[in-house]
Amino acid sequence: MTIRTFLPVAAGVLLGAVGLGCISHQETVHRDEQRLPISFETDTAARTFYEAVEKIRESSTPTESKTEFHIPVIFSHKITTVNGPHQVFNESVRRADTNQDGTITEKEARIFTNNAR
Ligand SMILES: [Ca+2]
Repeated sequence: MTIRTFLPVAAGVLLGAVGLGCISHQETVHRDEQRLPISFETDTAARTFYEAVEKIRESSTPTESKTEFHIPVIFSHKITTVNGPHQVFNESVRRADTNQDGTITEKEARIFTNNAR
């Protein structure tokens, strides 16, 4: 294909795409999970744990992931996934309850707090 034939074809394709309009799809998906059931050995263990979880929430930016796919001018597809608040809590429970018995002891809460980030 010579440049003389290529340019009109390319211009036609471009005009056709512009005439049809760019197909654009943008979606935001909010993903959350059930809060894990957990009990606490004492009120002190609960308070220590929740204070650490709040500290983690305040210092962390919301988890977000993006998936994008583009064919310039013709097609654009973007999905943004935002994680819900229970994810921080559940991750904290998994980290704090080191022996996975469903109860956070004062010792586990203290260790979790000292390592919370
Ligand atoms: Ca435990």
